[in-house]
This record gives sequence, structure tokens and C-alpha cells, in this order.
Amino acid sequence: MKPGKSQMAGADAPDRANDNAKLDALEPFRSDATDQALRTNQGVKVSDNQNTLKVGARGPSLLEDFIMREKITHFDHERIPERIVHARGCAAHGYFESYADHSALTKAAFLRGKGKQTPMFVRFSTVQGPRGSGDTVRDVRGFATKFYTEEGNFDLVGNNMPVFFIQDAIKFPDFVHAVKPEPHNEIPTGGSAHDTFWDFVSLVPESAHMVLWTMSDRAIPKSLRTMQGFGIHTFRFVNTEGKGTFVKFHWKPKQGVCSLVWDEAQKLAGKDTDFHRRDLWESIETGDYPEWELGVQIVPEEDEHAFEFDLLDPTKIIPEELVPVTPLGKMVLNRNPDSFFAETEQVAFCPGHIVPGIDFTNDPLLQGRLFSYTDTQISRLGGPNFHEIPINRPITPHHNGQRDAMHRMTIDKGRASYEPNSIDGGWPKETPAGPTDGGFETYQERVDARKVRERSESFADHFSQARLFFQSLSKPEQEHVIAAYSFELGKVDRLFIRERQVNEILANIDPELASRVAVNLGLPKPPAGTKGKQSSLKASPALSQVNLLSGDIKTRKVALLVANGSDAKAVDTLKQALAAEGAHAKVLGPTSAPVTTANGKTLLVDASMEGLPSVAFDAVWVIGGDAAVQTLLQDGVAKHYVLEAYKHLKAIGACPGAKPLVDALGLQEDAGLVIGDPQKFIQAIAQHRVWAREPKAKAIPA
Ligand code: HDE
Repeated sequence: MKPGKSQMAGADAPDRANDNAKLDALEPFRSDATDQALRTNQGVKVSDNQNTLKVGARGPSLLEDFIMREKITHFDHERIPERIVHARGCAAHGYFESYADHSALTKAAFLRGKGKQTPMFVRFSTVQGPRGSGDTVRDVRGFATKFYTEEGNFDLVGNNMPVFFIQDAIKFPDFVHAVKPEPHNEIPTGGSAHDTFWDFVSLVPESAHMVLWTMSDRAIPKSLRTMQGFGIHTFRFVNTEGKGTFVKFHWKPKQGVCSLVWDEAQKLAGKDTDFHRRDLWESIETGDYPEWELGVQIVPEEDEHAFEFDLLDPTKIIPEELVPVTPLGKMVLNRNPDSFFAETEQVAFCPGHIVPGIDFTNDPLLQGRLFSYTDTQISRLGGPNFHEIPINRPITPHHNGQRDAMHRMTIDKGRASYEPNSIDGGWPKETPAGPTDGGFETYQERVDARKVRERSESFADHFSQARLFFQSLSKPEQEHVIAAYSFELGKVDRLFIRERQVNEILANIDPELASRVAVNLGLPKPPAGTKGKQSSLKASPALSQVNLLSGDIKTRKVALLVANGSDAKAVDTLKQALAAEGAHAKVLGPTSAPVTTANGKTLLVDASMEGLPSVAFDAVWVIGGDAAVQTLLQDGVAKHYVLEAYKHLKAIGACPGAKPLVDALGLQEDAGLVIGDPQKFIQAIAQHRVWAREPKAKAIPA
């Protein structure tokens, strides 16, 4: 379940075989069938796993065949209900390492010590679609992390966007019913471009900010490795002296933050439904362990009311320009699960899983979540003992008086399942709260008010931060937002819903956004918005992805296009130049068959161009060689390959000898289309996209 010590000790070239052996010893529940006999669940060795017991070779099957019945019965029950939301996901093991002793902030043991490591399991997900839906749909991504700390499990169950659609948990079933596929025909799968979603959000202005995030490039991440993660709610740290501090959690990817372009995302949903999970899996297998830095925005309790928004309102961020993110440590994902079902599917996160040193606030969305997650596991995982499933077990011992129920796995010794007791010596006993290593003690916040069903006045501003977000985006990012609203609302059948979203929501966010979307939908000019509250910041540069690139090309994937007659030396040169920067090149031919190079040698290819389309890569380079270029010029797939990479604003390189192909496609050199200059090509890849090309690229057929 958790990485063994050796694996946690560092991400550098681990001795995998050795690590696995140690892990097996640590985790006896991980089953390895090597050298083992095939047996029934009762331990009986099986002599024939091919044939049912019958009366004669052609006769009827016998009910007494307990081997066949056990096997089929188990099979009949293999599926469990998928998650109500976040059903599609993938996960990895790793560790967290604290940068320093943070005990002035929190008494949580996993944050008290420089270099202290804690095993982790992390599950990424989409929200709307079922388990088998595509990875690259426009959606929020779940970013659920479990820290197996020595004081118990801490789950930070966040998303890749820093705010949420609603302010109060009681609205969650309404929101989810609206965004899920429509009830009569179960369409659409995986997306929000349909009437019920836009009906709801156009009637609920508190959703304006989050909907803007989902219409931004953040909703189509390039990779799970290039997403930020956010705890969203304001939480509380409690230090060794019992002092509380408000915190907002942030995960910042070392790989930088970047996204797909919309056409690419849509094509990938068909060409590689598993694009994101494959990328995560392969990165870990290759040793390109993804890393994120965990940080917090720290707000002293005295400053609770110092902001122009309410810290308890989950539709608001604290702009990083007002409160910077203080780094606490890093997370490294370095091991893939052995069993998707046993680990990724059965893992049960809950925002209520906290440890001493961390506490909640009164955010009404968070408060509802504290109830919902445990409750849902009871039906999804079949009872209240889901904490005994290996992936969910804390690494600490856990003894208490809870007994029995479905699927109990622990065999409790002793007679007393109650407390206090004198029969078992009073064990297990409470631990008094303390500065460190104490029992959990809730932060003693003073609350003095009437019981009401009310929304705080301080939650009433729904547009100022949506506006701040839109105005903080670069021009291309803004264009994508306009295009996304136009696309989604264009799929809404009821015209009054389109109009309401534009006139009552977008017009209050930004006049240009509203009028451009109105034009695209053929709607009348929207009214002037009510403006409402303005953010005191003009822009928050920390919100734009163009400011969040890693600056290098590590782990980027580059396609080298070859054919018979390609220049073998150019292949080697490119491969070496890219490898030196930590990128990965794949050689692609017209088919999967090896090609013969210009000097008559056999060159193996990694795949055909159809097998690994350009959408699967960050950049493309066309290798020179007269005969090869002539072949590629006759090959529609090859030409489409380069054109599509151009359309998707990717770096494209070509050997001087391959320029005729670039010319024949009518493409001109630009900051990202380079002839014969690998270094310039590498710089272009580091920029992620050639944004200046976007207006021109629109003319390329999709
Ligand atoms: Fe969730 N959410 N949620 N959610 N959520 C679930 O729990 C819920 C919310 C998030 O990889 C469910 O185990 C309510 C915000 C993630 O296993 C369920 C409310 C955020 C995951 C549930 C919210 C999230 C879930 C479904 C409003 C970001 C996937 C299965 C009060 C901070 C965890 C499950 C995984 C999953 C309820 C709102 C993130 C039904 C009631 C806000 C990442 O319990």
C-alpha cells in the first residue's frame, strides 16, 4: 500500500527489484502468485481450470461443481458501484517530504522536521463522467491526496481549480444532478455542454466564478502532472502552543502548468481515451517521477475579516499577490499501483480525515463534505469497515470499541469492546491532548449566534473575482474562454437559457466576454452589467498559465517522422539533443515496420504515425533525406501530422532537406516552426505553445 522506506528515501534511480522485495515484506496483503499453485478460495488445489464437471464430455453440467460455481459466483459480483462524482480516476503512490520544521505553524507530526518523509497515495479524477469516460473532456479534475502519517491519515481532498460552484453543501445534489448526463437519455458523457447544467448555473450566480474556471484552459489540462491542486476551503493549522492560523492549501507542479487546446482535447478523447492516465503511468514507469510543492497561504486569526471577501466563502480565492504561498514540502509520485481495483477504486478519501495540528473552519461547503464522504463509502464499499481495506488503513495501529458489521477483517482479541472497562485493564485508553503526540483536540473556536438558515451577507459578491480571473488571463487564454462559452452554450437547446447566461451572468463579469459570446450565439447585444463590487486588484498574474511554465522541456514527448531514405545521422543528433534536456523522442514511420535509412541501415520505428498521432506529442520534427521526404509528401497521414501539430500551436522542426514538405503544406517559419536548428526547436518546446500563430492556425482544417 505505502512505499517502503527504501523507496521513500529518494527519487534517484531506485533499485526497483530490491524495493519490491522490501515492499512485499512490509505489506503481506500484496499477493504475488509466482511459483504458487492455482487453488480455490478455500485453499483446494485445482487440477482442471478449463472444463466444467459434466456427465460425459457432451452431457449436462453438474451443480455439484463447486469449483466452477465458486469462480462464476465471484465473477458475478466483481463490480461495485462507481463513485457518484469523480468516478473516472487514476492514482499513484509516493511520498511527502517536509522542507523544514513547521511546528511554529502546526503541530502535525508530518510537518515537524526537515526531510521528514510520509507515504502518500494520490488519486486524480474527472467529475462528471462515468468510470469508462474519456480523460480529456472539459471538466474539473479531482486532486485527492492521502498522507499516511504516524498520527493517522490526513486526506487533503482538493481539485485543480481553487474555487467551487456553490457556497453551501445543501446545494450539492442539485448541482450534481444538473451537471450529470440528462436523465432521459444519459447524454452527454463527460461534459457540461447541455441544458440542465447551463439552466442551473445561469440561475445560480454564485457559480459564476467557478464556471469561468471550467471554461478556461484549466479544464483541459495537458497532463495530470501539469495541474495545480487546491484545498479550496480555508482550513486551520494549530501549533504546539494551541495557536490557530487560517491556511489555504496549494499544490504547485514542478512540471509547470499547461493545457491542451480544445481541438486537441476533443480528438484525444477518441484517439486515446486514456491519455492522462497513460501519461501518469508511463512517467512513473520511466522514472520521470512527477513532483508538486505543497504550500499554504497563511492568514493570522486576527486578519479573518481583513479581506474584501469572506475567507469562509469557497467561491473566493485569496489572490497570491495579497498573501503569497509559503512552501512546506514536496510530494513525489514514484510507484504505480499493482491493482487498479484494490487500490485506485477502493481508496476512500474524506476531508474529515485530519490529524492533530489541522482543523476545519465553518465554510458551509466543507462542513457538509465532512458528512458526505464517509456516508457514500458505506454504500459504495459495502459497509462501515472500509477503513480495513489495505489502501485505506492507517500505518498506525488503531484500536477502539467499534466491532462487527459487514466485511470485518480484524480479529479483535479481548472481552471489552467498551470504554471505560476494567476487564481488559482499561485498554485501549484515551490520550490527553498535548503540544505534540497528544490525542486529537478540536480547536476551541468561540461560536455565539442564533440557529438560522441564512447565507451570510459577506457571501453576496459573485462577480468581482470572476472578473479578476478573466482580466488576469493572457489574450489567448481569454480567447479560449470566449470560445468555450460559445461552444457550450451553442449546444444548449433552450434559447432562454443561453440568453440568461449571457445577460445575467457574463454581462456582470465582463462586457467584452458577454458581447463576444452573444455575437457567436446570434443573441442581441447584452445589457450593461450591474458591475457590483470591484476587486481592489486589477490583475493577479499568478492566475495565468503563461506565467506558470517550468522553463525546461523535461519529460516532453517529441515525434521524429521518418520513412525509407531518412537521414540516420539526423535521427541520432535529434535524439541526443532532446535526451540531454530530459525530453523523450519517438521515431515514427508510415507503418510500424522498420525503415531503411539513406545509408542502407535498418532503423526500427517506435510506432506508425497513425498509431501515435500528433495529439499524443508536444512537438514534431521531420527528418531529412530526399527519398524519405518524397514518400512523406505522398502520405496524407504524414502531411496531416505536421499540419495538425501546426494547428495545435506546437513546436515543429525540420531538417533542411525536409523543408520541401513544410513548403508544400504552405507553412511559414515562425517562433516555433524552425528549419535545421535543434536548439531553437528546444526553446520553442519550452514555451509550450506558439500563441502568436493562433490566428493563422485557425485556417488549418481540423
Ligand atoms: Fe466531493 N465528493 N463533494 N468535492 N470530491 C466525492 O466522495 C461532495 C467537493 C472531491 O478520488 C464523493 O468518495 C459534497 C469540493 C474529490 O475518491 C462524495 C460536496 C471538492 C473527490 C462527494 C463536494 C471536492 C470527491 C463521491 C459539497 C474540492 C474524489 C465519491 C458539499 C475541494 C475523491 C466519494 C476520490 C468525491 C461529496 C464538493 C473534491 C459524493 C457533498 C468543494 C477530489 O462523497
